[in-house]
Amino acid sequence: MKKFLIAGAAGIMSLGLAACGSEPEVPEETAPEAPEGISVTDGRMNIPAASGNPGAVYFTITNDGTEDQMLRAANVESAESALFHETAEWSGQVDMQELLQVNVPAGESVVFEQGGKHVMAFGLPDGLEAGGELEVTLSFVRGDKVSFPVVLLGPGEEYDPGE
Ligand SMILES: [Cu+2]
Repeated sequence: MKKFLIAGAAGIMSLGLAACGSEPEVPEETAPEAPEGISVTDGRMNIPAASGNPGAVYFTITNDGTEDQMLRAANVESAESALFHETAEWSGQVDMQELLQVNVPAGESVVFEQGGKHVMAFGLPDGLEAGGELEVTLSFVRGDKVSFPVVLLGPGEEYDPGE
C-alpha cells in the first residue's frame, strides 16, 4: 500500500492584520530631541576684538545617560560656519586643530574652555553686542541635536558663571 502525502495546508493565509483601532502617530515637525541625559551649561562667547575674526564658543556638555554620545557638528546662529577645535601642543607647538568628532562618554562632562576644546565660529556678523545671546546647536552622529543659548561677552571679558 502506498502512502500519499497531501499538502493540504498550502492555501492557509494569515488574516491577522486587522486594524487595532489606535490613531496613527503624526510625526513631530520640531527638531529632533536631544539624546537622553544630555545637557549643556555655561554657554558663552567673547565677541572678537576685530571684525572678521572668528569667535570661540565655550560650554560644558554633560551626559547623564547610559550611552556614550558622539558630537559631529556644530552650528552657531548667524555665523557662516563652525568647527570643533582643540588648542593643545601639537608636535611641540601650541596650536588649534580641528576635531572631526567629540565623544561625550556616559556619566561624564566634557568642558569646552579657553586653552582647550572650543567651537570656532567663522563669519560672524558685525554689530554683536555684549549681553546678547546666540543659539548654538550641536549635532550627534545618530542624528539628534541639542540647542542652547550662548551669552555674548565683550572682547577679553571674563566669564562669570554666577551662582
Ligand atoms: Cu579655534
